[in-house]
Parts: sequence; structure tokens; C-alpha cells
Amino acid sequence: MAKAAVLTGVDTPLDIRTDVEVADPQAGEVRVRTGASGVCHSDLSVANGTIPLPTPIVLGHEGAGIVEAVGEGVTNVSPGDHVVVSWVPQCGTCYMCNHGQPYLCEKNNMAAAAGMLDGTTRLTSQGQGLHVMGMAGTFADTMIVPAISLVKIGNDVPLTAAALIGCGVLTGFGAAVNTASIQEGDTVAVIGCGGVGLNVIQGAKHAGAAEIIAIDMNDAKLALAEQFGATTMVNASTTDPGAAALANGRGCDVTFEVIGLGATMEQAINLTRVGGEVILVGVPRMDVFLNLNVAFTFLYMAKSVKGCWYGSADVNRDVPMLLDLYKSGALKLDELISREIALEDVNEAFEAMKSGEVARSVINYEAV
Ligand code: PAD
Ligand code: ZN
Repeated sequence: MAKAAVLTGVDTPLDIRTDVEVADPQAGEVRVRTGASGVCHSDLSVANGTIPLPTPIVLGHEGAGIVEAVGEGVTNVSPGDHVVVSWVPQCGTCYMCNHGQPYLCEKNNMAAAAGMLDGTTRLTSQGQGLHVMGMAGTFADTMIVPAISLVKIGNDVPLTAAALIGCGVLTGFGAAVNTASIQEGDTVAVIGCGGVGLNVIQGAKHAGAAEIIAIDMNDAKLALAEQFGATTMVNASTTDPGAAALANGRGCDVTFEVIGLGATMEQAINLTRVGGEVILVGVPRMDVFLNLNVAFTFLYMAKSVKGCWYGSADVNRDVPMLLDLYKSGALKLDELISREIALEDVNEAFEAMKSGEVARSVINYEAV
């Protein structure tokens, strides 16, 4: 029997189940013993209905673990391998994978996103099939995932650090390095400096940005932002970020919104210079619409607004690259971990995230 944190309905605490039956991996599938899982805001967004997914569902999509068993035809991983789980399977053969946008792999349709590739489930509890978030469900000590969702890594990286690569780091770092076109010497602003935003900051620094304006409402997050490479810190609850963005008389070359609120998305557009780029990373509720003057924003001021899905990542290229940066000391991962917790503490981790206390809580299955 496996253990899992299950969402049974919107706005209810996750139910810790110890009676989860796990079916054998089918062809193209892999059973992974989960080593660690970050708690990302997107997990909370499923729990509060911002991201609509079917229930009952095992949340968690930012994880790493160790392969226990493989189904028929699996060749990319073997039992004993350490792996990072990608919440976007990359088949490598579809139109999007062949057009340089594997983060939009056509296998990743919404029906499958809450189960296996064919939409069915492999976990059962209390007589019901359990959906799994991102075809992963890292809030369970055992996962069945498509083999094409796994990237093999070395055994020399702690699984707690590797887990963070699976979402926050790939997304944040990738937003700056892949989605945006930051030039050497640019001024960028990052609105929202949580687990993902901090990685946008370290990605922007890596891409050559000279000025990085960190905007948040929590001073502890701004202190972390400085540690991750931000050069100007703005607490938006007391200071208007406009002055910092306009310090060069022009506005930001690139602005990132990493919260998911309409108001801060509009703010991001306003902080950006003419001809500049706005990257939307935060995932809003489905009913959020922006109030934009189309002529001024897109024509007279020639700004562009780009959505960022999973850091525009190619996980097979970017996970090894990020781990190399980590091993060389150029990428901070351990510093993102505010606290290590047990699976049973996941509801408290949601509360800590709501209050803005933590960059990342990380469930460490190996410590329990
Ligand atoms: P988080 O809760 O760790 O960080 C959010 C930060 O925003 C916190 O530091 C807050 O203090 C700050 N904040 C909240 N409101 C405001 C405000 N009005 N002004 C300034 N700062 C504010 O979340 P996270 O970093 O885990 O995730 C951030 C978003 O990114 C969230 O919407 C998540 O769903 C999304 C995400 N998107 C993708 C993708 O592929 N696009 C992937 C992963 C996460
Ligand atoms: Zn995430």
C-alpha cells in the first residue's frame, strides 16, 4: 500500500491516505519511489479551484525519485536510476516536439494531465481511481508515470534539490533564459519572488541582465531575492514599483509576472518600456481578463506579451544543464528550501505558502 495526500474537493484539506493501491506499470510506464517533492503554488491553485482538475486527485508535480520497476518497452530508465519527473511528458515525435516547443507536447492534453497518457488512472483508494496532477502525483510515496516524463540524473545530487528542478526551477529559470529574450546589460523586473520568481531572478542574472528589480510584498522574500541576484528590492505594499522601473527614464526591457493576478499582469505591462517584453508566468483563475488599451500597448508602444508554459523547457536538454550549473555552484537550489517536511505536514505547507513565509517547503520521503 502506498501513502498519498489526496484532494477530494475544492477548498478542503488534503486527506492523507495510507491505503492507496498501486497497479503495475503498463507498457511505456514506470513505477517510481518518490524521494522528494516541492510544494508549488500550482498545487495550492488546484486545491482552491484556480486550476480546475478532477477529484479525487493526488496533487504534487515537482518531484524526483528512484525507479523501482519499468513496464514493457521502456528503455530510457531502469530500476535504481534517479530521475526528475517532468509534469509535461515529451514524446519527441509529435508536431510540437519537432518544432522546438516540446513543453507543448501534444501528448499533454488536459484529460491526460490528470491521469495516464490515455486518461485512465493507476492508483486506487477507497474503491475509487485517483487522478494524479501533471501525470505525476508527487504527493504520494509511489508514482506510476509515463517513461517520457522522466529524465535520468546522476546519483550525486540530493533528491530534495533535484525535485525543485521539476517545476519551479525549470519554469522560472526557463522563463528568463528560454521564453524571454534578455540582452546583456538589460533592466528586468520580476513581480512575485516566490519559489518560481526567485528562479526567474537567477535565470535573468545568468542571461546577462544588469539591473534586476525584485517586487514582492514580503520583506523576507525580498531578502532572498537579493541573495539570488536582484539589484533593487521593492516592497509593493509600501512603495510604488513604477519609480524603480523608470529609474533609467525608460522602463524595463523585460518584465515578468510570477503571481497570477490580473492587477499585477497589468502592472507588468505598465513597467515595461516601449518595444519591451512582458512574460506572464503566474497562472491566473480562468475568469481573469486584462484591461488593456490595445492600440497603445501593442501598436504605438510596440510591447509584446508572451505566456510562459513550463519555462519553454526541453526537459531532456535543460535538466542536465541545470544540474551542471548547480554542481558548479552557479545555480542555487538548496537555498530555495525553506523547510523539509513529512507528507503529513502538507496542509501546513499550504498555509505557510499562503502567508508568504516560505520559498519552498519540500516533502522529504527519505527522511521519514
Ligand atoms: P509563491 O506563492 O511561492 O510565490 C508568490 C509570491 O508572490 C510570494 O512571494 C508573494 O509574497 C508574492 N505576491 C503575492 N501577491 C503579490 C502582489 N500583489 N504583489 C507583489 N507580490 C505578491 O508561488 P510560486 O512561486 O510557487 O508560483 C508563482 C506562480 O507561478 C503561481 O501562479 C504558479 O501557479 C505559477 C506557475 N506557473 C508555471 C508555468 O508553467 N507558467 C509553472 C509553475 C508555477
Ligand atoms: Zn509547479
